[in-house]
Amino acid sequence: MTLKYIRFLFSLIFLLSVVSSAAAQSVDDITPKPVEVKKADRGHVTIDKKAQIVFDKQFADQAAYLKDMLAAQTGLNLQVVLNGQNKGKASHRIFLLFDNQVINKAEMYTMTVEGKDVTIRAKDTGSMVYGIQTLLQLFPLKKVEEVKLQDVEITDYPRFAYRGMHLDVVRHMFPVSFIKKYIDYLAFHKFNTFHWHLTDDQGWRIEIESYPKLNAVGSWRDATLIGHFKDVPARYDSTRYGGFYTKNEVREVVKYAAVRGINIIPEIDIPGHSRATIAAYPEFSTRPDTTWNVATTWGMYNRQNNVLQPNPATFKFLKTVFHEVADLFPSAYFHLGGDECSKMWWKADPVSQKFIKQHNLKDEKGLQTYFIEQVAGYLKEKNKKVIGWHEILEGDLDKSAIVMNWGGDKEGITAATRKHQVIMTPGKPLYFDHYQSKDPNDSLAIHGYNPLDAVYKYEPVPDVLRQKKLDHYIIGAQANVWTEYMASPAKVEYMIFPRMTALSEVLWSPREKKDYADFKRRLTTAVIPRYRYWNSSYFKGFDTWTSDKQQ
Ligand code: TNX
Repeated sequence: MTLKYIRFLFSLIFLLSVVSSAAAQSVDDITPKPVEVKKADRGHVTIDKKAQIVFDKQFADQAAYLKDMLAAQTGLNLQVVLNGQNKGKASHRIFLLFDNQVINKAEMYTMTVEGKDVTIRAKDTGSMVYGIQTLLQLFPLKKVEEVKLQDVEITDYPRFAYRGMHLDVVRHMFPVSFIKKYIDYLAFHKFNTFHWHLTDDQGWRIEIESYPKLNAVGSWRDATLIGHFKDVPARYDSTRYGGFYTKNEVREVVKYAAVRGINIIPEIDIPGHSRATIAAYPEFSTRPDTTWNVATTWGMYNRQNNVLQPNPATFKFLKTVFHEVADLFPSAYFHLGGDECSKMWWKADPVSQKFIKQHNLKDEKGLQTYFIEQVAGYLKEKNKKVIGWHEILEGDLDKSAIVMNWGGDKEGITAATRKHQVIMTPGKPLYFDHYQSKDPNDSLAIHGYNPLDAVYKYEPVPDVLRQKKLDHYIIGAQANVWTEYMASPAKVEYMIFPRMTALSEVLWSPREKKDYADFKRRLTTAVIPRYRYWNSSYFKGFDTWTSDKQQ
């Protein structure tokens, strides 16, 4: 190698390190895949620090959001200006425009990169946020002086109206900062719903003023199971564990989510999974004379008494508490649980039996429906509609209730045939608390095996419903994240990534555009760098552990 050549190499390296104009990320990498991308190879729009974000008044919060996200990602700190008040100084602009003509579908946005400007059009918060997510994906994940965005025209809208992620904050609780991060993950992936599972046997996680013992007693457990709940003998630590989100924290989270187009559906799980409630108020249990503890173990179904007794004090409690929680959440929907309500405790309880007779209920299943209907009535007074786990269909229920089906296609078909709207959240493959590998050294999970490809290939609409023209009853799907074996945010991230990314494409992208090989390509080139940018954990072995190979 000549000295001259070495000098040349050095100067090249030097040049590369100072040149900070970066090529944009490819539009081919956008995830979830958009409906339509028209590339024009004519030109590009340069965004540098002199460019402005110009917004219609409906999108002031989203303009600030884009500004912050872009500055954090690229170092480009753009000025934000209300449309009509722009001074005409900027050479390039990013317009966030309200448009209900071009935008003629629910949750639709368009994005054009052309001439001197980038223009995102939308008619509501959510779809403007989706446009912003798409745009942010075109910028590199590093500090730059300017970015050249290639001319393009994108038209995009979701396949399903309900696109959710659930998080159980009971079995383990996570700080508000992580709840916000989780909401950011949802927003990036163009989900629109965060299902916040706030109460269960192992704790009550939201501040309630009318029944303070829910927090003083019900939010705390004396110990936590170590290892798997099937281990014999069961082992426990001896650490008091718990806490709850204050009303101010809840309001803060709701506001944070709203800016990002995410609706929060709270869940207060009744009439089973109520061990924390009866620990605080034994008078609502079928054994009022008993001192209950907040559960310290997992897998409560049937094993321990955790149901509410149908008595006047219980119904007064339910009405008061559901009203109190309803007031905190703007969501039109409220989740009242209804799952895994063991009937044996009601069978053994004379008060419950007398209640069943007096109210002409058929049996304990009828009593379960009675509870659901009562609470649905309380929620109606607050203008809320009800979502419940599919067991709410055990009796005959008002059609306005949305069924969240954690069973398989069969239960989904039953619910749709009974003319209920259905959210599909089948254990297989949408329980992200199940294993994603068969590696015996993999970190602990509940059981099951839901590898990435199974999530990607999941089809929410069963063929039978399509044939019977009942497919419109399936309004979407959701992954559930039960946190028995997730004691930290890092473990939650490890369990959701990359499966959540796969689900986002199931829910957003047109069915005919799905392509697993291309998805994995984008995952590797564009999305995993995002996880790293977020400092998030993720499961790296997704390509090894598939449902195709019999491992
Ligand atoms: C069943 S699915 C539950 C949860 C558990 C989960 C574990 C459902 C509605 N209830 O209480 O955490 O299994 O996978």
